Amino acid sequence: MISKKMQDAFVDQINEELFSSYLYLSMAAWFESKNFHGMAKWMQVQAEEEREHAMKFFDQIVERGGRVKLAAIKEPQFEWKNPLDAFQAAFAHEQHITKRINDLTDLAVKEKDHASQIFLQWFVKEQVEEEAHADEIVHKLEFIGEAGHGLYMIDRELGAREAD
Ligand code: OFO
Repeated sequence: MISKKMQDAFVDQINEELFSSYLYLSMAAWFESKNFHGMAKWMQVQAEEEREHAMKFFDQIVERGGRVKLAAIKEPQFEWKNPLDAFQAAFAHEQHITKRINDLTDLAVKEKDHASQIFLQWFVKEQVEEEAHADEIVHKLEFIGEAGHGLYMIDRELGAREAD
């Protein structure tokens, strides 16, 4: 059975993951409003992945005899200056999530909760990918700058993203 402390920390993480989903959906809406349909699609796929992350925590709590009490999800940002600004915000958010996953792992070690340590390893690895993807797009957008042709090309490229 999962400890109350670990359960509550995992429930908080469900909220973080659902907020991540909400944030990326808000970015998708912003990209749509600017006619960057490819980047909007990329963000929609990302939003869906974040919901899956939330469900992994949900399922884990339930499987270990815990109880999920959901809290309100805060309102995400609505406007960004340009595509680079949005992807920089996405990268910063992923760095924040990485810190949270590391803190959860530290807690699992402190609680001598081996099952949670193993469960969290998937997220430790996932965060390496999440940061790398966002960082790569930030670098491409920095390189492109204001160039319309480059923005058109990257929008097409990112629009090819499929759900994993
Ligand atoms: Fe973006 O990895 Fe979950 O939050």
